[in-house]
Amino acid sequence: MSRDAQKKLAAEKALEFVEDGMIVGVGTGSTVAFFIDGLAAMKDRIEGAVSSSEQSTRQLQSHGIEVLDLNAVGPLKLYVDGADECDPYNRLIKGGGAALTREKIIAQASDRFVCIIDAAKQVEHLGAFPVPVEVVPMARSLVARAIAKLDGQPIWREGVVTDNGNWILDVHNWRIADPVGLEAKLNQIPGVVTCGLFAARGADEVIIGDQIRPLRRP
Ligand code: ABF
Repeated sequence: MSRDAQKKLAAEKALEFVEDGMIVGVGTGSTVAFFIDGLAAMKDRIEGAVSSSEQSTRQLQSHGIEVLDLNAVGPLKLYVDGADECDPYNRLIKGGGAALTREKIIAQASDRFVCIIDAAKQVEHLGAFPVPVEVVPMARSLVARAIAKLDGQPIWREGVVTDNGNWILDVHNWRIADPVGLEAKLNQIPGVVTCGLFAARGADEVIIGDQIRPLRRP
């Protein structure tokens, strides 16, 4: 099965978690784009969505789905989003689409985070995909030096400005033995807005194709 077919299958399976009257947290990326298309078919049964990016907002609104302010409607029952990597414990690397900050906010605000991926995203250990780190522009070099001291190789994603007006460093060649610990270390560096390790709060369920995998603790 092609990767797009797997993404579409996972996105359609995630629709089973959507209940009547829900306000659905919606992530970003090509897999989520299939989910939004599916949501459109049931838009009269939901109250609206909270979006993690301008990109998803445009797609939601193009389908006539109301996009709501998290401050006005949180906490949410359900958040559906993709990922760049997923380990056996539903810990993720996210942010390839530069939407990691709002994604992590909505994931934190949601009772249930359902991650939809194709099989190629599954890894034993996180880190083959460079870890995105959103930084305040003035702190780009400061954060890069701090990451180098943590044995990471930070590369500025030049030309990319996030929806929040920040920049992205992608950290390559990290052997991540302790995703939760590294996430905490990154969060403590002044100038870091969000890191793309979703380990302290990973996904509650991961849908790979048409298989739903519940959370397992290490
Ligand atoms: C988004 O999903 C991002 O965090 C991540 O980069 C992306 C994966 O994109 P795709 O579904 O297109 O593979 O949530």
